[in-house]
Amino acid sequence: MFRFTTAGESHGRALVAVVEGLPAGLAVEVEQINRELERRQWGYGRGGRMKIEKDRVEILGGVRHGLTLGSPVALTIENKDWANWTDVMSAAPGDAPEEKMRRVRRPRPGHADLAGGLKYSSRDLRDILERASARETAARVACGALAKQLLAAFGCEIRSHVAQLGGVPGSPLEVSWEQICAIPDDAPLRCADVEAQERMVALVDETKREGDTLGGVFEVVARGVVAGLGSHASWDAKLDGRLARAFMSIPAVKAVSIGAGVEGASLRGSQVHDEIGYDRDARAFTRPTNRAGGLEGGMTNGEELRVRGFLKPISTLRRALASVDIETKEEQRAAFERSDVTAVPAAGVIGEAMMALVLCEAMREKFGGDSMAEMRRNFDSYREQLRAY
Ligand code: EPS
Repeated sequence: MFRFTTAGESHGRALVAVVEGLPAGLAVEVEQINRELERRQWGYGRGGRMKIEKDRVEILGGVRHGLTLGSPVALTIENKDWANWTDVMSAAPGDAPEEKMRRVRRPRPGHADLAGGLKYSSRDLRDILERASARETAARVACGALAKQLLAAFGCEIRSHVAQLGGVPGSPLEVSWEQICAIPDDAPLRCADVEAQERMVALVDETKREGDTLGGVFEVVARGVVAGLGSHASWDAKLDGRLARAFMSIPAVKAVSIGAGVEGASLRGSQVHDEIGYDRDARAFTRPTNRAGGLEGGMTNGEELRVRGFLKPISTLRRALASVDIETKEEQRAAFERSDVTAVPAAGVIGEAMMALVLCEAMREKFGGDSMAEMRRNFDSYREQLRAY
């Protein structure tokens, strides 16, 4: 079974992750993981924290001389900011003086603070926010980078772009795979439309001045996905449902749309469904359009996978919203220390990681194998089956 888990608090010592179920013999490139971590940190509108962190992964187990062993892969990413939080976040029992605890008592509307405080009966909301922080996604991106390395070995590649930010442009951008590939690494908001991106940057500046925050829409696209991952047979095997769950688990994502999912709801069937053709030379079915976003009946159909995530604006606002002190029950402004104005490009990179992890799980399910060689034999034989169909 392929699975992964993460642990660690935002200002704790480190983030850790364990990835289980990779086959033995997968070549692991550590610098590729670091590149993904760097991409996640990028993006106009991030706050002061990203100047402190320089995320790098260390592999603690499961890899020997650059190849996976088939055992769990253990990873860690240091929190550089820990140096400033050792008293506040110490794991040791003790009674640090009150002023060193940096207790949080004024929950932020939209964050996990209040619901978590109620649920875990915590009188210091830092107990909740430290783990609810999007810092955790650095660990997911490291796991996703491993998944991407497995997928790449089977010809599958994943990218993302920012389709809309704070309502700019008026509707999410529709862009081709080639346009996404052409986005330079240093594009401030990983947007394929330079003019729209300039307007987005100006909007981030204006919103920052006003002490407010922005959400937006990112799109993740996978190319080279084999047809037949997932299944129509049971509700929890459907890959669209599994992708939606994975995307919805990304902090601040409030909606997910597959292909032309949202737009399609107001069109007619004849305007939405992708007609089927056949290329006799290539011995493959063809589609002139891909409004299904690569998924039909809960299975991949061989077309590009296209999934969009819709983010609400970040819930830590400098111009704080009304809240209540959980001790005095008096009206107070919500807590504010520092924050990002927006993190939509970062969410796109996290979306890539989540898509890679879901696809990796589906590939492991379908092709199994304890070693890469065994998995490849199974994969190649299935590809033959598709060609002969
Ligand atoms: C976050 C708040 C900010 C972000 C953080 C997510 O951190 P801090 O509270 O230290 O200023 O920078 O994101 C990250 C640290 C990261 O690596 O993405 C939050 O409250 O979710």
